[in-house]
Amino acid sequence: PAERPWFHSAVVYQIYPRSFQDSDGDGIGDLRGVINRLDHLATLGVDVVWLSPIYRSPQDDNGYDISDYQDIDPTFGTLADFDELVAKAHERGIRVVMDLVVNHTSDEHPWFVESRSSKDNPKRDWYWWQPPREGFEAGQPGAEPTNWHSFFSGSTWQLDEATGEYYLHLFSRKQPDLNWENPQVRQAVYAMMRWWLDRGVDGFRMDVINMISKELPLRDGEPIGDGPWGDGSPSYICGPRIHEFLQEMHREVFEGRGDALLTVGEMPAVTVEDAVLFTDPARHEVDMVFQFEHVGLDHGEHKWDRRPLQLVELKESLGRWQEGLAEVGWNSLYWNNHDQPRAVSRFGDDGEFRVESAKLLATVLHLHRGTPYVYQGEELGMTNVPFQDATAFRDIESVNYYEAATGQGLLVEEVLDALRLGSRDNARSPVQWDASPHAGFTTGVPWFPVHPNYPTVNAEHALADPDSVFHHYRRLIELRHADPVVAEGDFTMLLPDDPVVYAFTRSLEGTTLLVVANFGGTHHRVDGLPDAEEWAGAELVLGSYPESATAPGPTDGSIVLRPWEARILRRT
Ligand code: ISL
Repeated sequence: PAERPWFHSAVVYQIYPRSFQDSDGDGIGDLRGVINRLDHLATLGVDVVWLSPIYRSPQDDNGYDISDYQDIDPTFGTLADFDELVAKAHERGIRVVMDLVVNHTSDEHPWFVESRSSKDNPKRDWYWWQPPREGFEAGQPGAEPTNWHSFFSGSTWQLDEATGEYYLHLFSRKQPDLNWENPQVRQAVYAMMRWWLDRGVDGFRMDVINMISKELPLRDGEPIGDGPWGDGSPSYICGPRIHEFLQEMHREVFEGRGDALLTVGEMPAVTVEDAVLFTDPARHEVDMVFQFEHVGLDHGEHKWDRRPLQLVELKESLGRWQEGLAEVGWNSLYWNNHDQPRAVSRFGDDGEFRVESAKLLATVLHLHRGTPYVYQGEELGMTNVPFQDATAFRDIESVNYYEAATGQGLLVEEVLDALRLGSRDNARSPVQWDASPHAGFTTGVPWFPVHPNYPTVNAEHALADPDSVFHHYRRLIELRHADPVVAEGDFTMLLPDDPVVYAFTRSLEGTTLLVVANFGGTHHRVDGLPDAEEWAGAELVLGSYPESATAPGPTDGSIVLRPWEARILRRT
């Protein structure tokens, strides 16, 4: 088709407002801080900003627990600040996308306060209430209506003493799940979404949106290990009405508003087959989804059981997603977000080759077909946090896991090591702006300590250095904007069995780009590349090493890559 959607050539930047920029010295990032840093984003060249939640919230899960969908949390500012942010972003040609968290609310949301007040409250059915399991007394171990394990440890069910019933919470007990079976719930959500669009926002990133349809009746899942809990996910991942709900949402919220909006559904455990359905434009559900396969490849039995990434598996996975969405639908592309450890520490080398490997990861990702997402600090090559001890963690998932795991008798040092590798807090240390105290993030005491490497890893430094990670991201974004082969070209994976080299081509109308990347810390000859001799002399579009240092291709028709080197080559 001649008309390609604008987001094919767009790059999205994710802001986790709490850790982005503080403007009032309370140690917590805020909207005015974002406004003050818009030029950083404009220089980087991104097209869209996605703001993690800024709504009124008790902050049990840093804003993913919302108590008022139509107000800004005072920690972050006011609706007037928000309007100013949208206006100033738009002046710079940057769209603003909100985080939409509607699988659950806060337990302090007035809807839930009403719902829990009595069994016959008109909003009782807005959430999932169930009596104790048959034959059990309320509160007795095993009385939970199902055996489901919460994402944040323990049961997904919380007893409410007032009525003697349990409510469902897939996440924290302060995040009760909304009952999407109830049409009033759905209409209330749609009305709220329209209110934000009318206010000028450009779309939504939809939190765990593939969990809103639950299969009835709710039933026990397969036991997890030898503990008391089971895996409830078959009952709530892409449940029976999920497509119906998203199509209804599209009709009620997006229809008639044009093609300039962006919708991306966060969908843990989504398969390629499902994703084709979710993102087929003809079905009017969402523009793209966040899938989780590639960020699960270094997990063992569960996320706290880590193993090293196998490059062959990464290529198999990402390659299958490229292929699966080649004809119909669209991919989103990401290494990082506020829930993931820093990619340079996880998949690259955050020591000697921090800069090189950060650029390599960026090159590989941004040259895939799909819409790339950059998470704040990624463009600076920010690294995982050196956590000293258990008191260093802030995230509810980490804190709860520490308690649950040590409570079950796991050794403290083992639990800490797992948290150091896997904690979401790795992504949540403040953005490092300059070498001044607290990295320029705040004039007060930061809510989360600044990473000790900020004197060298910071934005001021990066902007002044033409060979920085930042300028590499900027060039990659520029390339996507300028060259249709990056946005639209066909993707072909090469050398799938090579354990060190990630190689693929992108082709469009007689132009082919080759991307070759060395996922290792030593020089490496690329063997077995089709047309190797022609590629050895091809034009270098962009490399992860400073261009001046780029050695010409050797004459024997092979490409030798330096440690963590990635190259983009072009033939026409
Ligand atoms: O991060 C995870 C595991 O470490 C995921 O299971 C994560 O909880 C899941 O991807 C859902 O994430 C989203 O919803 C959560 C919130 O805590 C996350 O920050 C958000 O991205 C509940 O709203």
